[in-house]
Amino acid sequence: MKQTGKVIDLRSDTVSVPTPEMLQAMMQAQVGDDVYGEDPTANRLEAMTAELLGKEAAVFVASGTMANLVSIRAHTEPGDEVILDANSHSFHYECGGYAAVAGVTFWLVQGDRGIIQPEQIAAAVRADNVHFPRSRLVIIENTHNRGGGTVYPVETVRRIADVCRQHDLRLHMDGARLLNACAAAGAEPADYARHADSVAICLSKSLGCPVGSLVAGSGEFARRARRLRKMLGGGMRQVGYLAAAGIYALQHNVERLAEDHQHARLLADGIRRTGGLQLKYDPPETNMLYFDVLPPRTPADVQAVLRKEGILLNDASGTTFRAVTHLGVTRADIEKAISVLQTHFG
Ligand code: TLP
Repeated sequence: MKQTGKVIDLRSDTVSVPTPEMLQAMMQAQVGDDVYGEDPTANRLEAMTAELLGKEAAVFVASGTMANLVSIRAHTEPGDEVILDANSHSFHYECGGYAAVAGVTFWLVQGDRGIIQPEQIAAAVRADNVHFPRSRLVIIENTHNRGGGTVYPVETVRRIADVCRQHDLRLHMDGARLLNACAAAGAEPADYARHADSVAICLSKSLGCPVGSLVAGSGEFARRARRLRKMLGGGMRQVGYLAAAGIYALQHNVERLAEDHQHARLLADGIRRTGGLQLKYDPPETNMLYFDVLPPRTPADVQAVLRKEGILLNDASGTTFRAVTHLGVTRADIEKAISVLQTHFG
């Protein structure tokens, strides 16, 4: 493979690496043993996140997967049922942890690009009958990954919360990219979070941190989550070095998310002008876009061309590719990707 210059990595925003400034903040972190509650930087990140989301408390965890798992387990008992969209990350990409660790079942409803409606949730709630599992939790994903980076309207979340209250269900928001949703919707994180019993946000995606996620909720929820995190092996000692990256990201990398969204739209404009590729969801709402390769060209053709040009993309499934913009991708990178796609698939 002959390759000159920078690799343009559009596989995921998870591939972003810390900037020198973020590394500097990490090196200067004050740390202590976080299992003793003595890491001042982790404590500060948790307090900042709780405040950002308007919740009583937050807990720093290793990953988005752990954030969701801890939340599912905290809200349910084994045998309970969880209602969520059929394309949810928790269903597809979290190794079945909900079943293996939390012992719950999933009731899948078909959302529109991942967005589920309150009426669908009401219809999925189990009757009170000795044969049935107990419906206990709803998970919504905002933005929705497999839906194309889709944003929940705040009003839909409010109406979902109403349904949850009526049926004594808890509401968890997988907000791995909640701050992208806020940038796109012009909403504050707390506008969404106030309707959910727990909210997970990821630092290691579009915010550019090397590691980390947080879950926020009531004080009681956070106590349960902290104990579950320890049970899962996620008590992380001098974790302040990582928390410092999170603090830096919340202070410096949130405003720039709109730029990633612009880049995704720019790439979509370029793909729209090709004959051989077709956007699956058009236009992209946030920092990800999906597109299909039209016959006679094949996914293998696309991968071969891109690899040669130093552009990395994930194939989502079949003929579909996903491209994700993030702070490691510049406008010039997007322009190069467009020119390569137009040259080979125009
Ligand atoms: N998503 C990753 C892959 O796992 C697919 C990606 O590249 O997009 N919730 C949502 C909505 C996510 O997109 C992800 C990661 C997670 C949770 C899990 O986060 P991590 O990877 O930190 O466990």
